[in-house]
Amino acid sequence: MNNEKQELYDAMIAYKVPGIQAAVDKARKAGMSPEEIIENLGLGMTEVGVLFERGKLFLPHVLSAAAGMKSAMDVLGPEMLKNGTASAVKASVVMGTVEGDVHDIGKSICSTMLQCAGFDVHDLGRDVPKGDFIKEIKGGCKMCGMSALMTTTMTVQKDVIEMLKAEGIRDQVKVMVGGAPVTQAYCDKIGADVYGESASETTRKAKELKI
Ligand code: B12
Repeated sequence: MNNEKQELYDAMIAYKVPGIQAAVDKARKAGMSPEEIIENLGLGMTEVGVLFERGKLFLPHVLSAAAGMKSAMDVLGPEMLKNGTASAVKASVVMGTVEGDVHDIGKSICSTMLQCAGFDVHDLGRDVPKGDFIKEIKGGCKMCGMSALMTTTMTVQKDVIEMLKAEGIRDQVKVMVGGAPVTQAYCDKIGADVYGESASETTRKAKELKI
């Protein structure tokens, strides 16, 4: 890791919003791209999760790190869109964190990166009722991305796929699934089309889909 990357990661683990903002400013001045900055903050956020699980950090620390991530996204998201190299608008994608789940940091990173790649992203936010994904697909979205961060909510991804089958519209949409507990094996098991481990992998795979 070069200096700026390490500083972004370290600032995230130190979970203080001003420290995260300062590291972001420094990285921008050093010429790092918004995409790269977000990826490195994301790595730090994942480590915050690990430290939380080990009891080394507590909920207020996680909330503070999440607030720092959000403040960075507020600045870098519009910048990424402005600099977006995407020309033609690709397919419409509905994105959301599934019902019962409020974790939206990773999903929002994916949405922003997809937008930058030229997709027309309809981000429904978090705790999205199952039927809202279906409505968007009936309204013309050709791709559907569902995020789930808990073992208790990842089953909702499967429920939505079953609802699509029941409605007879499963073939009209490519379903992408992601979130920390989700794996390629789970994606295959529930019959989703794409598993994305990270925002960059998601964007690459979305671009490769034949729609
Ligand atoms: C931050 C965080 C929170 C924040 C969320 C803030 C926010 N606005 O998102 C707060 C503090 C609010 C929170 C709350 C809770 N949390 Co929490 N949280 C986390 C934590 C520490 C980090 C998650 C994160 O942001 N990671 C960083 C991002 C960048 O990574 P990511 O989300 O994985 O996203 C990447 C990829 O997965 C992928 N991706 C993500 N989405 C998608 C979607 C698609 C379509 C694709 C293709 C790819 C993709 O790309 C992303 C970018 O690279 C995790 C720990 C962990 N190991 O994940 C726990 C964790 C997820 N939380 C957990 C729990 C239990 C909770 C609570 C229930 C706690 C409580 N008792 O109240 C509540 C949930 C309430 C609810 N109903 O949802 C557990 C879940 C356990 C389980 N059952 O599986 C975890 C694992 C921690 C733990 N070990 O206990 N949490």
